[in-house]
Amino acid sequence: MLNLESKFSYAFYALILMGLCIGPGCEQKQVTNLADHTIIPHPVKITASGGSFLIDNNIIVSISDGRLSSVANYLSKMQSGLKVSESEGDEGILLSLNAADSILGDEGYHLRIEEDLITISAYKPQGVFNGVQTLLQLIPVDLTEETEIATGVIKDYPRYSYRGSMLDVSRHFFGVEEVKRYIDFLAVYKMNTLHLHLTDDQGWRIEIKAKPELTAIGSTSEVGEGSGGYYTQEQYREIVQYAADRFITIVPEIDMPGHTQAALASYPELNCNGKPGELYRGTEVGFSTLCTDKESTYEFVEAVIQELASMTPGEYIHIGGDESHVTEKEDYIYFINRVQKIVSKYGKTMIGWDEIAQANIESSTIVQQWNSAGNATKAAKNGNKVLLSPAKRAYLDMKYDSTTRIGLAWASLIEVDHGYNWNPDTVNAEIPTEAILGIEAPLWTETVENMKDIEYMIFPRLLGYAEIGWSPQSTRVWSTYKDRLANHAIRLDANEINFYRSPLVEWRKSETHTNP
Ligand code: TNX
Repeated sequence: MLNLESKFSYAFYALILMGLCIGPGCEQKQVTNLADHTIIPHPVKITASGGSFLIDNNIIVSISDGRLSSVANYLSKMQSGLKVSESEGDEGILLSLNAADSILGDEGYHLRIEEDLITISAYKPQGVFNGVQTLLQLIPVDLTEETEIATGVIKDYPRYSYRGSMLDVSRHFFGVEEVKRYIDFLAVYKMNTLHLHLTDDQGWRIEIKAKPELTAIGSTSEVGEGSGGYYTQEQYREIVQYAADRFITIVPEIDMPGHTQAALASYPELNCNGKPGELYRGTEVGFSTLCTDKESTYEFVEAVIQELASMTPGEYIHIGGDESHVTEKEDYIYFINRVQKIVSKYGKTMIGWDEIAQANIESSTIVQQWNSAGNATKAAKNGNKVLLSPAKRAYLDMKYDSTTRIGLAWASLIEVDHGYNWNPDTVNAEIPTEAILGIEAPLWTETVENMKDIEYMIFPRLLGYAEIGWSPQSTRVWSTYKDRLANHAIRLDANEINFYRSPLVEWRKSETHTNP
């Protein structure tokens, strides 16, 4: 018979064997089964192996190739304390380039977590960078003491090559630091494109040296009372570089021939009557147009595109083309056809909102579906690739529910589940899978005035759009997504992000110390 003491210790050991725990340390238990991860976007394949890697702030990050030093430095900056070594190590974290990983494409990666070594390998630095994002989500954001990370292998690559968001810096202007913070947000969820809506009726936001009045006059307004602003070419290049360092491409948009009141106020000759327009601070759309039958209009457009192309290393220039309600249809078509030639003259691929499908667009031109499925279908039939931003599902400026303080509601209310629960393959059934370039979630800023407003509208929906763009449809189930999302509150809170605490999600608090 066991005496009382040994009975007690028997029970104690049993508890340990069962993996249970008692006392204050319990909340700090880490996920030891990799299959129980909360990674967003969901990886393609995860194989758990049941062990654990012990991580603390003294772990060394080493690289197998000099081309990875900036990725290693990014990791160490994001997880402060991790030291970087330029020589290949056999313990700690190893970042490596591997030709065999080319089967996962330029953005894919393998993340192997063994008991002594974590290896991220990929064909390209961009793939390693994506793997780093996954690893960061497995490390507690407040890593202070040695913590277990579950072992196993993650194999991952994106569903679509274009995964992005758009920021409207015209309706309200946002400075370089704010745009950089936005870029940081995108990088964390493996998005690779930031579309900047640089011009609209309310303000012109990019310096064009050949057309100085655009900024001297056209940048001084915005919605409401504010004084607007613009990026000098130097600042724009700084944004492009900051994005490139995070494997994000900037797509600049000059919206034409409508949405041009700021330009019309800056250069009288752009108006058919030759008189200057007035600066505009309201939120109506569809009332302005460049004069499409004047030759000087095309000289103006060429001067703008030439400078924009020269400071934009990315493949795309976005020419807007939406809501040109006061441009005659035949004038609109003539204008888009001519602008397309100018964009290709400067070596870029044109993107436009779905209305451009009414023109004679080249097959390389990208059509961005926001409103008309018919326009996008026409483009796909014409052989064009389509970028999906259906307003009813993907507009970050739509209110979550009728009580949301800011935002619009013309397309839909977009609660977190509504924003998540759609499949790009079937949102427009007429568009074949091969014709879909990817998805983009735009943030229009008529009602969005500062960074806290931006954060509130994009979080947490941005994570859902990142997952729609990256993860296989088979991994995307709202009931499990919302539990993964719940855990991300810890990281959002740690970064002081002002996010919408949707009642549909049981948000975690940082005291529970679970990943991420
Ligand atoms: C429609 S989307 C617009 C924008 C507005 C937005 C507000 C698109 C191509 N045009 O000018 O800002 O709605 O939701």
